[in-house]
Amino acid sequence: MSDLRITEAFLYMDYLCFRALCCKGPPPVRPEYDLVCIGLTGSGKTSLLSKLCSESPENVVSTTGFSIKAVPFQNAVLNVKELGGADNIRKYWSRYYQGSQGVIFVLDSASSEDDLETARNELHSALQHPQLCTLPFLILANHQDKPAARSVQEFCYGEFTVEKEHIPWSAFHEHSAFKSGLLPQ
Ligand SMILES: Nc1nc2c(ncn2[C@@H]2O[C@H](COP(=O)(O)OP(=O)(O)OP(=O)(O)O)[C@@H](O)[C@H]2O)c(=O)[nH]1
Ligand SMILES: [Mg+2]
Repeated sequence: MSDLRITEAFLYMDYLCFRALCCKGPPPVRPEYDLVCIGLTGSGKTSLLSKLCSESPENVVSTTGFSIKAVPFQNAVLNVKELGGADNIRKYWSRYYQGSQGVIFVLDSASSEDDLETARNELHSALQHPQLCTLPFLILANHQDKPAARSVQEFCYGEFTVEKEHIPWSAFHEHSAFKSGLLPQ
């Protein structure tokens, strides 16, 4: 066994002792996956992840740089890295793609035509990026509670058509992440 492996084993034993001392018992064994979450500023990435982590989505502030949340599910933990979507941050997105195993792209379904065009270009850049092009994509059409929201059909069959038949991708609809059954109220 290499020195690195031995060090890792000791660190893990320390961690188990720490949990036992804190009366937390052994940690649940759940696979972890690293995801990257992108989308224009205001599309609702932080709000979505806060809800998924059972945190209040009230008073969310725009993400400067990136933030990482461990989103727990029954059978897995998703380590989601949200990249801020402001104009001056988007050019650095690709620096943070390495190691991702899946992509969440969040859209503001009620945004202006110009913003939608920008979002479409960013989505297609991500779909073509060498570090993302083979990964599963989730495209979330958020802000569906707004009257001006476009339907998911417009995204799927209109100008947003994703020409990547070899990768799985999904679009959620019905309501926003807040209102749909996707996330608890
Ligand atoms: N009406 C409505 N408002 C939403 C929805 N999702 C998010 N918001 C609001 O939109 C605003 C921006 O949400 P954020 O979660 O900060 O957006 P973001 O994509 O993380 O933005 P950046 O971090 O700047 O990239 C907040 O005021 C949210 O409360 C939604 O589905 N419907
Ligand atoms: Mg954010």
